Amino acid sequence: MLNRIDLRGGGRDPRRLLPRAQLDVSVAVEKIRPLVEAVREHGFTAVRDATHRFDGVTLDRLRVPVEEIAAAEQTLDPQVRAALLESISRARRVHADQRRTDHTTQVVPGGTVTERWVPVGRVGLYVPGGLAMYPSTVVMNVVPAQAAGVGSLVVVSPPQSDNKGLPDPRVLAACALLGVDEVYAVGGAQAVAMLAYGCATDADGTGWCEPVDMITGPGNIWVTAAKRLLRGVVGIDAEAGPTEIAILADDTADPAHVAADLISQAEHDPLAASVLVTPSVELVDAVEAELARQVPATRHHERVTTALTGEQSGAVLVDDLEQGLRVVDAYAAEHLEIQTRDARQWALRVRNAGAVFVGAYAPVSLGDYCAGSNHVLPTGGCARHSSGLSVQSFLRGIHLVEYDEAALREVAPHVVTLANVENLPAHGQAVQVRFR
Ligand code: HSO
Ligand code: ZN
Repeated sequence: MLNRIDLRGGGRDPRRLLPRAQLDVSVAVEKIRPLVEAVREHGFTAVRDATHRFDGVTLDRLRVPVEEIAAAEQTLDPQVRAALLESISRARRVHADQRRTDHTTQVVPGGTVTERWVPVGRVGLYVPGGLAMYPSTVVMNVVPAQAAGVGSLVVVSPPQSDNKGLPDPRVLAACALLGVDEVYAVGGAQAVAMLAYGCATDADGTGWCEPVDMITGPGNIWVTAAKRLLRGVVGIDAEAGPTEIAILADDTADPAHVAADLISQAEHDPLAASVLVTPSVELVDAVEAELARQVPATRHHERVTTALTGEQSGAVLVDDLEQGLRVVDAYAAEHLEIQTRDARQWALRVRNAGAVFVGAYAPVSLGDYCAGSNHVLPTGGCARHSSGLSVQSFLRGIHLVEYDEAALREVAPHVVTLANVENLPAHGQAVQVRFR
């Protein structure tokens, strides 16, 4: 089922061998530009018209009444509620530990620089509706924002024609459990534009959505295009591509586990990537046998088959785990599992991965829901330069520069020299004027 890629003997570039699905967002950007402009100019009526056109729902107010959010929580299946609460509390524990403390460096006597960590003021979270509707993603976006101290948090999610024009009830319930009460039944590019520019939320102008400072959360190509277009007007998180799992394994790995984990992420998307990297030909054969058994039995077997047989997935044979480590580092997977002897030792040597899952009992799906770690992670090789969502994503470090007269006087000649070398004498003058 998996393409076999034989890298034994070295020589071939692993980055070229495991191609990644390319999504062309630039065409979509041009298509949604007029809609984004319309929302900026006309606000509510443009959002309402787009919602009518794309979601088939006519709304006369965009904000979800708080009673509806509470009602969604009350009607939530108790088992789902318990699982979400567990997910929230574990994520909160991990993210609380990520909080940074301000730090002051004394550069010279009388001269200090303090780094103050200040949360973003207002954040908008986009939550998709329909197929890719994940209450767990609400948790993974809201928890770090709240732990960072973001004071104002708003959720937007498309209205569902089968839910009285409200967003999916599980999204609303997750908001209730997290204490988010500002929710708008708006999706697509219009939702991103509304968050970026602010917008009246009903026809008579009594409701108003204040513009946000930053937008996070996954979305379809139109949402991604709107985020790309509005980057700069607002802060934007990374552009999420299809899910990826890489597994570095040796002959101690259980083929049934490896196969199940490859399938688990393939379930997300026909473009999802599942990659096994191993020196063991026997393991590859055994995993293939397991896939042949497990894939037909899984609910989304069509999607899974497309993903596993796609060119973005494969079984990569390497000479040994050393070469395997180089391959997984070059690939820089969103999720990397290490199923080897001394798994932790190998895991500690990994340089490029969104998150690393160590040993036999830490499957990616644990991290998707209940490990306490965040599941919003860099895809498409971005793990080479970026990290997943964290408290840090919602903080800005502001330098506080404090120098007294003596400390400035002491360094003044150097400032003047550097100002002159850059042909900016007024810069030097701004220091010298103080000592005349
Ligand atoms: N594996 C996905 C997250 C997710 N899984 C949500 C299930 N629900 C991307 O990390
Ligand atoms: Zn997942």
